[in-house]
Amino acid sequence: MKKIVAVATYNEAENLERLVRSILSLDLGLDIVIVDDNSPDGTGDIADALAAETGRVKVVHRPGKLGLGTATLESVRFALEHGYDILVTMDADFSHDPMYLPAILEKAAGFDIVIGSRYVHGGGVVNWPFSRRLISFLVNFYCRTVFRIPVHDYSGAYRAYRRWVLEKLEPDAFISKGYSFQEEMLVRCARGGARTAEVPIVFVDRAVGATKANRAEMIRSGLALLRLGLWEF
Ligand SMILES: Nc1nc2c(ncn2[C@@H]2O[C@H](COP(=O)(O)OP(=O)(O)O)[C@@H](O)[C@H]2O)c(=O)[nH]1
Ligand SMILES: [Mg+2]
Repeated sequence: MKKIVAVATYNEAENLERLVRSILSLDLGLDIVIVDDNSPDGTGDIADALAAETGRVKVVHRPGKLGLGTATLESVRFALEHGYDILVTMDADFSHDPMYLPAILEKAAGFDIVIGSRYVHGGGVVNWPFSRRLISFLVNFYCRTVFRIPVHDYSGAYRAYRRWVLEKLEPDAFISKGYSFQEEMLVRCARGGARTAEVPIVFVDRAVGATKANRAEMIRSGLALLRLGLWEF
């Protein structure tokens, strides 16, 4: 089984090297693909240096900030083109602790999508402001009500996907470019017959660097979810 971890980066110079070393040190046979959007802080150069040094890291450079959703689709394309059986996606800022990778991969032996979940027993959120918790609660309440997939954390981006699920996707059909991509991806995969499972994770807000979630992105994503729930699915 060929497995790859995808990390989308925008201004993660303070996090990326430590993250990559931490993933590789687990010795799980994982390759890594970094999708960087020409980060002004030089994250792309750090990624290139890690690629040259380790031989396990690949880098996709995009010309500018095109959103986490399209970056994830880019990693899907990469994984399919290069013959990977499992794709794991995770954030670069250590909110998704690499220590959960073994549990997520183990679960992926029996399920098509495995979600590192904050909202199952044993999971949780640390250091998030009340506003983020509230938005996340509302989004997940809405998704559970409307989409009815047996999942508690629709928004989590720490996931493993099996190859066949990715092969079935139609990347051009996605309406989400940014944060609502996670929910849209899950719904599209589940509609295609993917069996889901959750593994508890404790999500700790980033210690260094800044979030890319801003009000405009929240509103765009909220509208995309309404459109998906009310018209598309
Ligand atoms: N390539 C790329 N990565 C992005 C973009 N927006 C966010 N990311 C990455 O997506 C991950 C999650 O973003 P983050 O700002 O931590 O969001 P938060 O955890 O919801 O506050 C991080 O690894 C970011 O660097 C983007 O437009 N392009
Ligand atoms: Mg984050």
